[in-house]
Amino acid sequence: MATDIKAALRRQRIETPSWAFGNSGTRFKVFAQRGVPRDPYEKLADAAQVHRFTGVAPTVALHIPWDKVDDYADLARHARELGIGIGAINSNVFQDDDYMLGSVTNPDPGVRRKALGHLLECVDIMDLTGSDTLKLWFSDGTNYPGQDDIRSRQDRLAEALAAVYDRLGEGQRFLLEYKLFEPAFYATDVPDWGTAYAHCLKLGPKAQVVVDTGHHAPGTNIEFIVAFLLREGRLGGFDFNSRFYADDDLMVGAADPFQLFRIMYEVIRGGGYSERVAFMLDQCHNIEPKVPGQIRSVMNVQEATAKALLVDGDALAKAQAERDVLGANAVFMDAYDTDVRSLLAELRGEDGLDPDPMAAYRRSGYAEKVVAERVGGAQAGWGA
Ligand code: PSV
Ligand code: MN
Repeated sequence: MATDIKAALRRQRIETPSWAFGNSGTRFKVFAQRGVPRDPYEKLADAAQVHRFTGVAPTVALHIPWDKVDDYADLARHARELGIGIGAINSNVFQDDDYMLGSVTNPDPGVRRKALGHLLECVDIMDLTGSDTLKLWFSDGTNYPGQDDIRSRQDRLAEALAAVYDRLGEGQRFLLEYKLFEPAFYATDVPDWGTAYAHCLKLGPKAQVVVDTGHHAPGTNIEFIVAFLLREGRLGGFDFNSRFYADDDLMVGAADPFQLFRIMYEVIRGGGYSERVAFMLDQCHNIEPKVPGQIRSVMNVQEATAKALLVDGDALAKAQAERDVLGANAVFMDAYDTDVRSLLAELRGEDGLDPDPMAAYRRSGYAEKVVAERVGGAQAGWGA
């Protein structure tokens, strides 16, 4: 049993986001930290530390244009030299003045063309870096009733998605992300999983939905969405983070570790525990140090996964067949209440890693080294 769980945990891959390593904050203030990367190369160096101490974070997602470089093949080479690879390419059609009234759903055909051009450029970057996943999130929507025609905006969205879909090469896919609101407050063009799913369904199997755990109304049963999308073969992956109120982007498993466990249970139950369901982090570390913030997040995902793997499937099926409501729930809770930290420490030890990644990182002196080295230049931040 423990051997099976360890084997499954060894197969897990968790992707870090390049933007987690830069300075970020709220609209009130960004607190700069010393030693923060100044370019995409330095962000990759930090991401490599997360992999070095956890052993399960071998890829980094890029965000374009935040990670714009002259030579993407060279950036991918640099990643390989650091022992990691390039993961999903995240498009950004939400920080240009032209997109004030939308990007691919903008009423102006010229703006729509520009936005589509960016999305296609992201596929070019996938070709150059060897990435197989494009992540699409649109801030598009309206603030006031009557501002634009809701239905026409869906037509424009469908047209752009079809053009991107047609451009995808062999083995490439796109993940469509939804978000309830923000920055549009009245009507968001991709507000929920149903809208994302419907667009993907029309296009074909290379179009899948990505579930950002911070993008739902309070109380939403996210694991239901996960179970549904997996059943339909359309769950492409996760943007993991925690929310207390809205899109807070706090560390995954910090606000509601039980929810994370329930999500991971449905992933495993639905057969989604494969490389194709991407476990990505989409977080910002505003007040905590960034590399350890990512290490902690990776460990939180691992702990939730280990607990979900511990659910006794036979006992659960028996209790469910006997209509034993409390018994079935107890099987779930037994797994969740198990302390898996020693199991994970043992696993790391067996794999030649330090059993305590947080302490090992602290001891490594990396944080002090980059503070000393990274002087001058502009630190990376959340912005283009
Ligand atoms: C939007 O809120 C989002 O979740 C998208 O994934 C963006 O790419 C990311 O945040 C930017 O941090
Ligand atoms: Mn996201």
